[in-house]
Amino acid sequence: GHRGCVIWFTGLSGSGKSTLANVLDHMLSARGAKSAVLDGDNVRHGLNAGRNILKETHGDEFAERFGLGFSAVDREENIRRIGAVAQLFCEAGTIALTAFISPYRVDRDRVRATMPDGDFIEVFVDTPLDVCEQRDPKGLYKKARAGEISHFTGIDDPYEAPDAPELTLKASEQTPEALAGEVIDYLVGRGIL
Ligand code: GGZ
Repeated sequence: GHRGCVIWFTGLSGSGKSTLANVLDHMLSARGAKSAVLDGDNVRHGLNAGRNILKETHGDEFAERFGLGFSAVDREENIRRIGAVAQLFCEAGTIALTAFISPYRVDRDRVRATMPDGDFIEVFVDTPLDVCEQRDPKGLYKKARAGEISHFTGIDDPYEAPDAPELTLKASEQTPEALAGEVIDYLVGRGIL
Protein backbone atom coordinates (compact mmCIF):
# COMPACT_ATOMS: atom_id res chain seq x y z
CA GLY A 1 0.00 0.00 0.00
CA HIS A 2 0.92 3.64 -0.17
CA ARG A 3 -0.53 7.02 0.70
CA GLY A 4 -0.96 10.12 -1.41
CA CYS A 5 1.60 12.91 -1.44
CA VAL A 6 2.90 15.67 -3.69
CA ILE A 7 6.36 15.38 -5.17
CA TRP A 8 7.12 18.92 -6.25
CA PHE A 9 9.99 19.12 -8.75
CA THR A 10 11.45 22.60 -9.21
CA GLY A 11 14.28 23.72 -11.48
CA LEU A 12 15.18 25.57 -14.64
CA SER A 13 13.68 24.92 -18.08
CA GLY A 14 15.59 21.94 -19.51
CA SER A 15 16.78 20.78 -16.08
CA GLY A 16 15.09 17.39 -16.52
CA LYS A 17 12.01 17.79 -14.31
CA SER A 18 9.48 16.30 -16.73
CA THR A 19 11.76 13.43 -17.77
CA LEU A 20 12.33 12.57 -14.14
CA ALA A 21 8.63 12.83 -13.25
CA ASN A 22 7.73 10.51 -16.13
CA VAL A 23 10.40 7.92 -15.27
CA LEU A 24 9.26 8.00 -11.65
CA ASP A 25 5.62 7.67 -12.74
CA HIS A 26 6.48 4.40 -14.54
CA MET A 27 8.54 3.08 -11.64
CA LEU A 28 5.65 3.79 -9.26
CA SER A 29 3.16 2.02 -11.56
CA ALA A 30 5.47 -0.99 -11.68
CA ARG A 31 5.26 -1.12 -7.88
CA GLY A 32 1.47 -0.90 -7.98
CA ALA A 33 1.30 2.71 -6.71
CA LYS A 34 -1.12 5.25 -8.19
CA SER A 35 0.59 8.35 -9.52
CA ALA A 36 -0.06 11.19 -11.95
CA VAL A 37 2.22 13.67 -13.72
CA LEU A 38 1.34 17.34 -14.01
CA ASP A 39 3.70 19.37 -16.18
CA GLY A 40 3.72 22.37 -18.46
CA ASP A 41 3.01 20.25 -21.51
CA ASN A 42 -0.39 19.21 -20.15
CA VAL A 43 -1.37 21.97 -17.68
CA ARG A 44 -0.38 25.02 -19.73
CA HIS A 45 -2.58 23.78 -22.58
CA GLY A 46 -5.62 23.01 -20.44
CA LEU A 47 -6.27 24.23 -16.91
CA ASN A 48 -3.75 27.06 -17.19
CA ALA A 49 -3.95 27.80 -20.89
CA GLY A 50 -2.25 30.93 -22.21
CA ARG A 51 -3.91 33.94 -23.80
CA ASN A 52 -3.32 32.78 -27.37
CA ILE A 53 -5.15 29.52 -26.80
CA LEU A 54 -8.07 31.14 -24.95
CA LYS A 55 -8.46 33.91 -27.55
CA GLU A 56 -9.41 31.31 -30.13
CA THR A 57 -11.98 29.53 -27.98
CA HIS A 58 -13.29 32.23 -25.62
CA GLY A 59 -12.49 35.61 -27.19
CA ASP A 60 -10.27 38.56 -26.31
CA GLU A 61 -11.73 39.78 -23.04
CA PHE A 62 -11.79 36.32 -21.50
CA ALA A 63 -8.26 35.58 -22.70
CA GLU A 64 -6.96 38.86 -21.22
CA ARG A 65 -8.52 38.10 -17.83
CA PHE A 66 -7.82 34.41 -17.44
CA GLY A 67 -5.00 33.46 -19.80
CA LEU A 68 -1.71 32.83 -18.03
CA GLY A 69 1.71 33.87 -19.27
CA PHE A 70 5.08 34.17 -17.54
CA SER A 71 4.93 37.43 -15.56
CA ALA A 72 5.57 37.00 -11.82
CA VAL A 73 1.86 37.24 -11.03
CA ASP A 74 0.90 34.81 -13.81
CA ARG A 75 3.46 32.30 -12.54
CA GLU A 76 2.05 32.84 -9.05
CA GLU A 77 -1.45 31.95 -10.22
CA ASN A 78 -0.10 29.03 -12.30
CA ILE A 79 1.55 27.56 -9.19
CA ARG A 80 -1.46 28.27 -6.94
CA ARG A 81 -3.82 26.34 -9.23
CA ILE A 82 -1.37 23.48 -9.70
CA GLY A 83 -0.89 23.30 -5.94
CA ALA A 84 -4.65 23.05 -5.44
CA VAL A 85 -4.96 20.28 -8.03
CA ALA A 86 -1.97 18.38 -6.64
CA GLN A 87 -3.54 18.56 -3.19
CA LEU A 88 -6.75 17.02 -4.54
CA PHE A 89 -4.75 14.15 -6.06
CA CYS A 90 -2.97 13.68 -2.74
CA GLU A 91 -6.24 13.59 -0.79
CA ALA A 92 -7.54 10.99 -3.27
CA GLY A 93 -4.54 8.77 -2.40
CA THR A 94 -2.55 9.43 -5.56
CA ILE A 95 1.11 10.44 -5.69
CA ALA A 96 1.08 13.72 -7.64
CA LEU A 97 4.28 14.43 -9.55
CA THR A 98 4.46 18.11 -10.50
CA ALA A 99 7.12 19.39 -12.88
CA PHE A 100 7.04 23.20 -13.14
CA ILE A 101 9.88 25.71 -12.96
CA SER A 102 8.07 27.33 -10.00
CA PRO A 103 10.86 29.92 -9.71
CA TYR A 104 9.55 31.82 -6.67
CA ARG A 105 10.23 30.44 -3.20
CA VAL A 106 7.19 32.17 -1.73
CA ASP A 107 4.86 30.50 -4.26
CA ARG A 108 6.24 27.03 -3.48
CA ASP A 109 6.13 27.70 0.27
CA ARG A 110 2.48 28.72 0.02
CA VAL A 111 1.63 25.36 -1.56
CA ARG A 112 3.59 23.59 1.16
CA ALA A 113 1.67 25.53 3.82
CA THR A 114 -1.69 24.25 2.54
CA MET A 115 -0.66 20.62 3.07
CA PRO A 116 -0.21 18.34 6.09
CA ASP A 117 3.42 18.00 7.24
CA GLY A 118 5.28 15.40 5.25
CA ASP A 119 2.88 15.36 2.31
CA PHE A 120 4.72 18.04 0.31
CA ILE A 121 8.07 16.78 -0.90
CA GLU A 122 10.12 19.46 -2.62
CA VAL A 123 12.72 18.11 -5.02
CA PHE A 124 15.29 20.55 -6.40
CA VAL A 125 16.39 19.43 -9.85
CA ASP A 126 19.78 21.09 -9.64
CA THR A 127 21.09 21.32 -13.19
CA PRO A 128 23.48 24.19 -13.94
CA LEU A 129 22.17 26.87 -16.28
CA ASP A 130 24.94 26.23 -18.81
CA VAL A 131 23.92 22.56 -19.07
CA CYS A 132 20.24 23.49 -19.55
CA GLU A 133 21.26 26.03 -22.16
CA GLN A 134 23.42 23.48 -24.00
CA ARG A 135 20.50 21.04 -24.12
CA ASP A 136 17.95 23.68 -25.13
CA PRO A 137 15.44 21.04 -26.34
CA LYS A 138 12.91 23.62 -27.59
CA GLY A 139 15.37 26.29 -28.71
CA LEU A 140 13.94 28.69 -26.12
CA TYR A 141 17.25 29.69 -24.52
CA LYS A 142 18.53 30.65 -27.94
CA LYS A 143 15.45 32.81 -28.49
CA ALA A 144 15.79 34.35 -25.04
CA ARG A 145 19.46 35.22 -25.70
CA ALA A 146 18.43 36.76 -29.00
CA GLY A 147 15.81 38.88 -27.22
CA GLU A 148 12.91 37.17 -28.99
CA ILE A 149 11.47 35.97 -25.65
CA SER A 150 11.62 38.17 -22.56
CA HIS A 151 11.31 37.19 -18.90
CA PHE A 152 12.90 33.83 -19.58
CA THR A 153 13.87 32.07 -16.36
CA GLY A 154 17.63 32.06 -15.81
CA ILE A 155 18.28 34.59 -18.58
CA ASP A 156 16.36 37.75 -17.72
CA ASP A 157 14.01 36.41 -15.04
CA PRO A 158 14.91 35.01 -11.62
CA TYR A 159 15.10 31.46 -10.33
CA GLU A 160 15.11 31.14 -6.54
CA ALA A 161 16.59 27.79 -5.51
CA PRO A 162 14.96 26.13 -2.49
CA ASP A 163 16.61 26.72 0.92
CA ALA A 164 15.60 23.39 2.43
CA PRO A 165 14.28 20.96 -0.18
CA GLU A 166 13.53 17.41 0.93
CA LEU A 167 15.82 16.23 -1.90
CA THR A 168 18.36 17.77 -4.25
CA LEU A 169 19.06 15.85 -7.43
CA LYS A 170 22.12 16.53 -9.57
CA ALA A 171 20.40 15.76 -12.83
CA SER A 172 23.46 16.43 -14.98
CA GLU A 173 25.50 13.76 -13.20
CA GLN A 174 23.23 10.70 -13.12
CA THR A 175 20.65 8.93 -15.27
CA PRO A 176 16.95 9.75 -14.75
CA GLU A 177 16.48 6.12 -13.62
CA ALA A 178 19.11 6.49 -10.88
CA LEU A 179 17.61 9.81 -9.77
CA ALA A 180 14.08 8.41 -9.72
CA GLY A 181 15.50 5.57 -7.60
CA GLU A 182 16.66 8.16 -5.04
CA VAL A 183 13.12 9.51 -4.82
CA ILE A 184 11.71 5.99 -4.39
CA ASP A 185 14.21 5.36 -1.55
CA TYR A 186 13.09 8.59 0.11
CA LEU A 187 9.41 7.56 -0.14
CA VAL A 188 10.15 4.13 1.30
CA GLY A 189 12.16 5.74 4.11
CA ARG A 190 9.24 7.99 4.99
CA GLY A 191 6.70 5.17 4.92
CA ILE A 192 4.85 6.63 1.95
CA LEU A 193 5.55 3.53 -0.13
C1 GGZ B 1 10.35 30.15 -18.62
C2 GGZ B 1 9.08 29.56 -20.46
C3 GGZ B 1 8.92 30.91 -20.77
C4 GGZ B 1 9.54 31.88 -19.93
C5 GGZ B 1 7.86 29.76 -22.27
N1 GGZ B 1 10.23 31.45 -18.87
O1 GGZ B 1 11.32 23.91 -21.53
P1 GGZ B 1 9.89 24.13 -21.38
O2 GGZ B 1 9.44 25.44 -22.12
O3 GGZ B 1 8.92 23.05 -21.62
O4 GGZ B 1 9.68 24.68 -19.90
C6 GGZ B 1 9.30 26.01 -19.85
C7 GGZ B 1 7.82 26.15 -19.55
C8 GGZ B 1 7.68 26.79 -18.17
O5 GGZ B 1 6.38 26.69 -17.70
P2 GGZ B 1 6.08 26.46 -16.15
O6 GGZ B 1 4.60 26.40 -16.02
O7 GGZ B 1 6.88 25.34 -15.65
O8 GGZ B 1 6.67 27.84 -15.53
S1 GGZ B 1 6.37 28.47 -14.10
O9 GGZ B 1 6.46 27.40 -13.09
O10 GGZ B 1 7.44 29.48 -13.92
O11 GGZ B 1 5.04 29.10 -14.11
C9 GGZ B 1 9.44 26.56 -21.26
C10 GGZ B 1 8.20 27.41 -21.50
O12 GGZ B 1 7.24 27.01 -20.52
N2 GGZ B 1 8.40 28.85 -21.40
N3 GGZ B 1 8.16 31.01 -21.90
N4 GGZ B 1 9.44 33.18 -20.19
N5 GGZ B 1 9.80 29.18 -19.38
